[in-house]
Amino acid sequence: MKEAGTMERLIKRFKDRTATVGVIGLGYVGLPLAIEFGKAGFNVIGIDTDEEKVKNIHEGNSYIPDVDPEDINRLVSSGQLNASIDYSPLKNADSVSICVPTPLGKTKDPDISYIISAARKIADYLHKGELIVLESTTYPGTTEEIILPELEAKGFKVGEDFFLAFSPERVDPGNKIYRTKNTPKIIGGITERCTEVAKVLYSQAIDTVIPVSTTKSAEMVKLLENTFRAVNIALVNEVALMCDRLGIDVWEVIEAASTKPFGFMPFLPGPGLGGHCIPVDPYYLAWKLKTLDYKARFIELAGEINTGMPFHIVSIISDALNERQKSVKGSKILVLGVSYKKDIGDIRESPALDIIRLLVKKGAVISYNDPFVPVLSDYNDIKNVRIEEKVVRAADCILITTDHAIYNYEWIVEKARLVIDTRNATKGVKDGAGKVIKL
Ligand code: SAJ
Repeated sequence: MKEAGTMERLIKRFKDRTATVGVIGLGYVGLPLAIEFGKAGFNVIGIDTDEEKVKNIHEGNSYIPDVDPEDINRLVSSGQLNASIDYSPLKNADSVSICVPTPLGKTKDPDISYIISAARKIADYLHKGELIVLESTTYPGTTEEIILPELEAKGFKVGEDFFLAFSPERVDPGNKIYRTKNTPKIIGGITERCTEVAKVLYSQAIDTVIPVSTTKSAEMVKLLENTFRAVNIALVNEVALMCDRLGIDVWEVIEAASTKPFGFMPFLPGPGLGGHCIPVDPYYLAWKLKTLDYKARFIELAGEINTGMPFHIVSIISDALNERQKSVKGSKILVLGVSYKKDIGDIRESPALDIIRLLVKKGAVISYNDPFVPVLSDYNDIKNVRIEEKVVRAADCILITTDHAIYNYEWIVEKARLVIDTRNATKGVKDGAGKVIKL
C-alpha cells in the first residue's frame, strides 16, 4: 500500500487530534481561537510578545471579556494550552494560525510589520507537514506575495511540503450570539490541497467552514464585509446631516424604513466610527487599489463623512449651549460612555475621544463616566465621575456618546439641564422641557 504522503499524514493528525496547533497573537481573535482548538481536543501553543498576556493565561485569568477564565484554567491545568513569548515551541507545531494586528500607519498606509515578523519567525521553525493560516485582516495578495516567499525561501514547496491559507477573522466583540465556534469561517488556500488541509483543521473546532478558491479571494471577502459596514454607516451619517438640515428626525426615518421586509438593512448614525477594524480595514483595500492605479471612491468618501461626525457633534453642542447663552469655553460637559460601541470597554479609535479632544481645545471643562473604562490614559485630568444627582445637575451639558445599557436615561434626562444624544439612547424618554437634542 502506498505510504501516506505528507498531506494525508497531516490530515490524519488533525482528525485524530494528535496534532499540535499554534496560535500567534493572543488578543480578541487569537485567544478565543486557541480556546476553541483546545476545546476540540488539540494541544495548543499560544504565542504573544506581551508577557502580561502569557502570565495571565498561565494564571487562568481572562483579559478578553468574551473568553471565560474557566476555559483557560481547564486547558492550562490539563496541559493542553501553553502560552509563551518566544517562538521556539513552534518546532513541534503541525499548524500555526497568525492573528496579529494589522493597523494603519500615520499616513493611512497598511502596517503589515507584525505579519512579516510572524512569518519570518514561523519560517525559522518551518518543517515538512505544517499548515500556516493567516487570519489578520489585510489587503488581497498579502498571503501570496508576502508570506509565501518567506516560507518557500526555506526550500519547502507549498501544497506539497507545507500548506498555506488565509481565513478572515469574524469576531464581533461583545456579541453574545455569534462566537468563534458558531460563526461561519471562510478559508482560501494557495493551492486546492492547501484549502483542503486548512478546511479539515478548522472543521474540527468550528461549526461551519466555507472554502473559496484562493487566498486573495478570502482576503477580499473580509474587506468586502467591513467596507460594506463602513460605507453604509457613512451613508446613514450623511442622511443624518441631511435630516438635520431638513428638520426631520433621522431616527424615526430609519426606524420606519426598517419595516421594509426586503431590500433594506438598517444602520444607525452616530458620533463617528470606532474600533480597530471598520475604520481601518477599508483603507487596506483602498491602498492596494491605489498601487493598481484605481481610486476606491466609496471608501475615501465614507472615510471623509465618518471622520467628520465628531466635528458635527461638537457643532451641535456649541449651538445648543449658545441657545442657552453659554459658550463651550468654560462649560462643564459630562461625557457618558467613551468606548467605541455599547457595553464593551475598548476605546480604540473611539469617536468619543475625538469629541473630547475637540471640546478640550475649545476650553470646555470635561468629565466622563464609563463603567467599562476606568481611566482615560490620554487625559489624566479628565476624571471618571460617578453618576450622582449633583454631578448631573451641575453639568451644563450631558453628552451621550456610547449608549451603554446600564444607564438610566429617564433619570438622566429628568436631572440634566441639557442632553446631547448621539445614539438615540433617550428614545421614548419624556422630554417636556426640551432638554434633549438628538443627532
Ligand atoms: N456603528 C455605527 N452605526 C452602525 C453600526 C456601527 O455608527 O449602524 C459604529 C459603532 O458604534 C462602532 C463602529 O461603527 O464605533 C464599528 O462597529 P461594529 O458594530 O462594526 O463593531 P466592531 O468593529 O467591534 O466589529 C466589527 C464586526 N461587527 C459586526 O459585524 C456587527 C464585524 O464587522 C467584524 O467581524 C469585526 O468588526 C472585525 O473584527 O472585523
